[in-house]
Amino acid sequence: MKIIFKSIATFVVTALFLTSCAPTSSNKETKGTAKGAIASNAAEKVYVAPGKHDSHYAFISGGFSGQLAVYGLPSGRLFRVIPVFSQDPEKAYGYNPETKPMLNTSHGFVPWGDSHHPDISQTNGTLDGRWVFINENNTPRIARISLETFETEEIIEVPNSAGNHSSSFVTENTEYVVAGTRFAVPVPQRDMPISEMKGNFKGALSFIKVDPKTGHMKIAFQIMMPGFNYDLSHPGRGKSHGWFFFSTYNTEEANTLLEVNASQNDKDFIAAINWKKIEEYVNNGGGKKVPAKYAHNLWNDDTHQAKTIWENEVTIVDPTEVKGAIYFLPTAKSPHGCDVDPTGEYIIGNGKLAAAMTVHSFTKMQKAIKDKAFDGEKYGIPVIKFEAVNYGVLDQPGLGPLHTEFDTRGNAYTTFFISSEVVKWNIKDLKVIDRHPVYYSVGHLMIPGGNSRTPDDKYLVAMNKITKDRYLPTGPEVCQSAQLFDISGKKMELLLDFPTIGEPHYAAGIAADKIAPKSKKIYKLDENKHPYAVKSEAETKVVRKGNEVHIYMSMIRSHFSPDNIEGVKVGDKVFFHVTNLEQDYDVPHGISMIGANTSELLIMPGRTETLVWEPKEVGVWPFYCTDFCSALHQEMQGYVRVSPKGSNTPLKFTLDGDVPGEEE
Ligand code: K7E
Ligand code: CUA
Repeated sequence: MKIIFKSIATFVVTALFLTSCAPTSSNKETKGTAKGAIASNAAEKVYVAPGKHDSHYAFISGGFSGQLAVYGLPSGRLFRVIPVFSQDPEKAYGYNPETKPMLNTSHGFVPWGDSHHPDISQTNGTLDGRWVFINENNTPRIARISLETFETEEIIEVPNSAGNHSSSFVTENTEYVVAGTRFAVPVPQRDMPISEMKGNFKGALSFIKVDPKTGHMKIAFQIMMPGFNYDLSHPGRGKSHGWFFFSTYNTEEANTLLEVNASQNDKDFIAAINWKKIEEYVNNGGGKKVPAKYAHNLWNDDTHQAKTIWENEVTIVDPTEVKGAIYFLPTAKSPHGCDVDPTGEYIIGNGKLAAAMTVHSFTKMQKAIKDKAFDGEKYGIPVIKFEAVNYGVLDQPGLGPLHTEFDTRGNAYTTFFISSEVVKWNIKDLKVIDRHPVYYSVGHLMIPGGNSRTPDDKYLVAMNKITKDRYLPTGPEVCQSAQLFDISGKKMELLLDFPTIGEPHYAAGIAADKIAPKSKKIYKLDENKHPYAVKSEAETKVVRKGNEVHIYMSMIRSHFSPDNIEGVKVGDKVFFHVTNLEQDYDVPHGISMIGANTSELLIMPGRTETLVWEPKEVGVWPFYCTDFCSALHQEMQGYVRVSPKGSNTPLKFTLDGDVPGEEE
């Protein structure tokens, strides 16, 4: 009987999700018409004339590419892909010795990641445009990217976790960035039967302190929650500042066939965490320091190098020991998104398998805690009575709600994966105002500032999981796709489709004027503290140390110094330490060496980077500039003579026949 029930449930769930993969009939009707596609004035609204700038930046997660892509809105133009968790041959990130340490983890060098949720730093609940954080879901990590240089400056690994998914959201003064484990796991990790999961696995919620000046991250504490799956999270804001909310699924603690076994309970929970209380508890000596090995990778913009600091302990907090700090709020079946409105009053659970959306009230929650309106407890954590915390439910809004964002006018915008639509509704009266189909099966949506107290009421970007027929076909794999809506009026207006890289999950948007004016143009040569930097051509040289050959090289339009090098031998390890002497905006040079089985380097003005080359063959081998830098770019080239192992060809380096820096 149980088996039959299970297979029926599987059928129902599968059928629900399958319908999403085909265009629905309503989609078909509108496709190609003015309503579904572009109305005439929509073109004007997204047109950014040649030479003009977009009004907003959109930082769109690269998903399984591990990177972060930067787009302009409303044009949908792709400006840059910032390498974060994956090696990138375009920028040598994760290939050159300077950046390789960024990808160190306790599991070794991991050159790939799965990035999900970018979130921009905030001050007083408003985006301040200093940094963007993004989580890595596979090998749990959080990265911090500078919005001056658009480079990854720090990556911290999160121990005692697996699948860092409910991350990397920031509190309203960027006090903390959080990381919550998606998968429950044994803590500490150990060899044990999988079937004994229930009651024995844990779900760590990590609070990572952000230094207000430098942005440097440090794990302040980890709350060892019951072994549920912690899916998404958002901070309280305004009146609920000091709290953090995490959605959970698999409160059944099933270890197999989760599509059925984790859908048994009619309600799962949103975990409400009073982090201010826990912070106080930890500051007063609470919690337990336990050993944990994890990598903390920090970029130094002065030395142009990253280094890995190996951390070896973390503070663990037992949730039952801090009274009044943690509660469970019952929420419709297997919620995905867990979103908090700009006032901080409403906490919304997007129950992907439920017909209704759960809206909880922060005011009611506080009263319920005071009145002890509990419905028992789970692992010692009080469960608040549903009626005591629930503001109301939005009935039959659509099928498969995933994520919600907000405007400042009291409206919520929710994505529905199964019914492929975005629904605009009023939170206070729980009434649907407008709905618009998307093409197809939308995941996250993003309103610039939508995860803050001050959203921009202008644009909404829907990030769709399935693209189908929206673009010219490119074989079985078609791009993922985003759609831009104008939300300034009562009705949402679809303006634009644009392709995205990887599988974008979330995105973060911000007005361009908060970032563009302080965008870095060059690195100052006189501030370059790279140990192998040269400040002028006269300082360039070649030094042999055993079988290591260190070339202190410079580049400037349109030559390298030195550009003829002799005395290198098979079996040597050659380090090209190359400094770009240019001090002009947008004049990088590149360098690459025949047979080098690592990336070229693309070096920004004032920067020093290193290319490592191990010559395998005797000969005279060329190198060249890879970036078209001037009219004489093709002439920007040189030779390295490689002699047999053990030969006595003398070390020699010249530019136009002279040794750089020596008097003629
Ligand atoms: Cu794709 Cu936020 Cu990782 Cu939902 S998550 S869609
Ligand atoms: Cu330098 Cu091309």
